[in-house]
Amino acid sequence: MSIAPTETAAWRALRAHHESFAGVTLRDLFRDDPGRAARMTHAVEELRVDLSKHLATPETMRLLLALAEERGVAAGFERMFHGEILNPTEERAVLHVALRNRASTPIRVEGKNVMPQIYACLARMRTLAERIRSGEHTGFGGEPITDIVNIGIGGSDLGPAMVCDALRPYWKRGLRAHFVSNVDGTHLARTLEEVDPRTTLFIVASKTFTTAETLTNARTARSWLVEHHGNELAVGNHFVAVSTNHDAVREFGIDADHCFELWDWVGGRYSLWSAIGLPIACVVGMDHFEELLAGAHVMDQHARHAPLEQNLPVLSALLGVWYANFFGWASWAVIPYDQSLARLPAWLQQGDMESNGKRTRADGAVIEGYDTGPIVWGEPGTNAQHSFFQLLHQGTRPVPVDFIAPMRSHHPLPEHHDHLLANLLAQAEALMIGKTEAEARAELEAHGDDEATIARLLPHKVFAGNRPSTMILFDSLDPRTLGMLLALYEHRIFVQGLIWGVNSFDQWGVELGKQLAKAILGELRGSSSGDHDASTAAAIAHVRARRLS
Ligand code: G6Q
Repeated sequence: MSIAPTETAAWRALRAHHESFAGVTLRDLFRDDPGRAARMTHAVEELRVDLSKHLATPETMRLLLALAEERGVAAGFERMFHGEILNPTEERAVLHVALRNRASTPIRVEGKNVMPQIYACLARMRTLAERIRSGEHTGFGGEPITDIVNIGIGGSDLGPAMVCDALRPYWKRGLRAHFVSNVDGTHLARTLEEVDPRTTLFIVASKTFTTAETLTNARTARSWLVEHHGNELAVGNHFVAVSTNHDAVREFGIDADHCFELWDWVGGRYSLWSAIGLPIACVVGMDHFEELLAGAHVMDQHARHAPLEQNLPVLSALLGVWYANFFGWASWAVIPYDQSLARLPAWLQQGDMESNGKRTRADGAVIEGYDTGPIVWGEPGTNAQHSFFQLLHQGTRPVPVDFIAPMRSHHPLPEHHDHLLANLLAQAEALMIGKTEAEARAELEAHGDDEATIARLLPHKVFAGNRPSTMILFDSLDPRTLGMLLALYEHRIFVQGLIWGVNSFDQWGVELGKQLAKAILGELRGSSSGDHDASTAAAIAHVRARRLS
């Protein structure tokens, strides 16, 4: 059995170091160290990541890097790239890095090079995307396709939905992507209202092809389509699938020519780089999809080869561990100052929380004495400033923040981007330096307030500051940069998983949900009965009574 991170020498040293950290302020760290900002800012191509606003001294970084060494982070990357079983509970390799391997080097699973099948799949994706974009692939009545509706959930939805939204400026005119995930009929119904059965292509995206939500949505979409065309054969023109489960796809009525392959060494939440990315390839074109892969590949190479002290995913992961485990801060906010990245927090929330939200180590030991994955959340700025930033500035629980922004907008309306970036910079600075009582008093005095008013308002106008953030800046949100950014976060998750000793690639909590709903569905329909606690039993009875009446 492996040892817990808490048993390492580095962890013990970090604990002691944390105790001596009380009273350290970012203001002081910057004042005493003129080289700090430059030294703690790193870049991979145009992705500039400033880590200097973190509560870390050179000694903190030295100890955190020692922790990474002790937990075998560099070796962990090698194991990943060599196709070793990093997901022991499902006995699977973890090779999303192979999907974006642009170097033509072989990557093997159980001795077999997987690159040829990946290239073959990419070639098939290109063919379909180009046929759709050129109008060669038509609907049943011969009209060109105008709308792609992806039906999938979780990992088969969040990644492609987020990337499609992020890359909207690259969409082909006259071709739109939609995403239906929720089994709540409203989601599908609203989408079907927007599309035309003559010109819509449905992509049923499900790794297992057994997920109830996706199959329910897919069946309803199929009936809608067949009803319109009055002919079952229309399914051939209007449905494709992405899955590992070819038999189930065939049973659904989609033939092998229209089924895109996926492999069990691609985790759902890491799958946007595979054929799960088909809606992306259709709307932005395969060349742009391959640029996305190329960007991720750049970050893969960086993660694997850059020395730990310059390695962005490693440094970012270590600082997250520092806050989660030594300061006891449970959450992490990700705030893109870019409306196109509105879905990034949701994608990352799944990626991180499903990967590292674990209470058992990979070797089966129950975790005690340290926390694992943080609660990840966020919304785009500046909107977020007008909602939850109050808590970030003055709440009792500090929340480390990632600020993310492009220097140029795809929509350069006069004034807008300057406002956006000014807000981003101001927020990060304000969180860090806060406002002292003396500064707050000076402001109130300058405002002309009398002493009684000052005394009443002063405590509310003080900001403790010392709240850390990462700032990620890049020139413009293009496919390559987006690929780098997403891969940076994926590898951060991996590194934290290695530190905490968890299997970041299984998701038994998700599987539980799938099982439970299946059992209760039968009870709601009266076809089975189950043994429940009194609250659940009463709720089931209530639903049955009210739904029937
Ligand atoms: C991701 C999870 C989960 C999964 C969905 C959909 O890593 O396993 O979010 O992607 O439950 O599963 P299918 O693709 O099999 O329908």
